Amino acid sequence: MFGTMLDAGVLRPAAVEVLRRNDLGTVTTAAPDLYPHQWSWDAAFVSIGLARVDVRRAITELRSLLSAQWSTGMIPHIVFSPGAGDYFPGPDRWGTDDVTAKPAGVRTSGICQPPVHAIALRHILERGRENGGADLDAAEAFVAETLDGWLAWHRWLAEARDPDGVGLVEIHHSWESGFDNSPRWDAPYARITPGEVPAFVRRDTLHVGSSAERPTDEEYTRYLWLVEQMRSVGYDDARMPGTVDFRVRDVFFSGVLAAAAEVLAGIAAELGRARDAAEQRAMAARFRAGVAATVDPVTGLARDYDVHAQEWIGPLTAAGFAPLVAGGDPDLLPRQRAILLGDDWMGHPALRFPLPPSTSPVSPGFRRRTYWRGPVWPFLNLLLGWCSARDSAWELRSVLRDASLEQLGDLTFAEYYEPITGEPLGSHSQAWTAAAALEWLG
Ligand code: 9WN
Repeated sequence: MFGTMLDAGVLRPAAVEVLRRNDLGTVTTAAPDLYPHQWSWDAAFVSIGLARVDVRRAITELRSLLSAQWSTGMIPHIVFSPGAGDYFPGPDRWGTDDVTAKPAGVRTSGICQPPVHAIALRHILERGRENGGADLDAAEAFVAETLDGWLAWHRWLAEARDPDGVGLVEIHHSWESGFDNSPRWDAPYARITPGEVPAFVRRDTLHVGSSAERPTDEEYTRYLWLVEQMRSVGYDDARMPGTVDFRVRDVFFSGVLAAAAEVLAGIAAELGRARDAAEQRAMAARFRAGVAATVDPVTGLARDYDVHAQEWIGPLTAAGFAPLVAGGDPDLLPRQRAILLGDDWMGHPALRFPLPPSTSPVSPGFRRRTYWRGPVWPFLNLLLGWCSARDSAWELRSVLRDASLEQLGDLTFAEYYEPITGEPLGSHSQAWTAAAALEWLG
């Protein structure tokens, strides 16, 4: 049995210490050995946790990330820290050094991740307002200084990744989803025959208890093949759709954009930027509708869409709850909450804690120990908790909070947890897990 009773007096300092140890000065590594650089959506969650401890350090985290924003508006999924530990694929493999859209002087990957940043910005503003004084001044100044950057990020997603206005963001690599090897991606990847991929040596499997917790070499070959394809067209947005073998409308990513655009609309309105606020509100409505339109009437879950195969994607994964993230729909949301709290998900009798596994335990694709194929991811529970509070879904929020705090009481701050035994898996001292603990403690 893993997991201990909550002792906030122990949990809080332990979480602060994890963030301190991952701190390189102006960026926080996603994890000390496995991920020794800054990741985009990790940085947003990290800044939510940091804002509970040090508002100005939280601001620095987002400022660093934004300084790597491409001139197109894209925020890259990895910002490499010079001199930090090895990670594969590193900047040479991404081959972005000569991409003119990338700011000079930083090395980044060439893809993106879900846009949770405006939600983090709102948290920073709230903490600044609670603390007052210098924190308030810094938070308000930061929001005013960076609003255009966050707006450009959302606009790029809406224009470059949804040019037809479907209300769904198209991704070109499963790393863009953040759910890297989820069963969501098995069918699209099965249809890909990788071309020539330069030889590679993985480093990720060196930093986990067992390589079974990570994606397979076959999956990595496909991941790297897509990098070769994107590189071959210099990461040019206009040429990507005609080049990449992986084109999927990602429903969870789209749900995040809907939520974030609504938040950014509120922030823009507070700054007196009425036109930008109206634009973000319209964007939120467009992506909310796009997400709602994917819901399978039988399962009640939202689905991704494979553009090449022109097919819906079936497996029952946590991404199916994208409408709960997007918010809005008064009929759909209560039904989704009932499913989430029900026996196929958080209410499954075998679970160690009532927390959503990344893949439903009743799904044939469920794998208890493998990454996005079953384990529970604490940062995702925090996001669902924030959405529940936003929508006054207090029952769901309270189950998520109590169970999360109990789970995190093991003090490993694991990347993910085995859902049945509660065993910590993947990297330990994962920064966004520590941040989630701090935010849950409030
Ligand atoms: C590739 C950093 C990231 C998370 C992703 C998670 C994992 C990377 C990897 O780690 O992905 O981006 O090497 O496996 O899947 O969600 O942002 O924590």
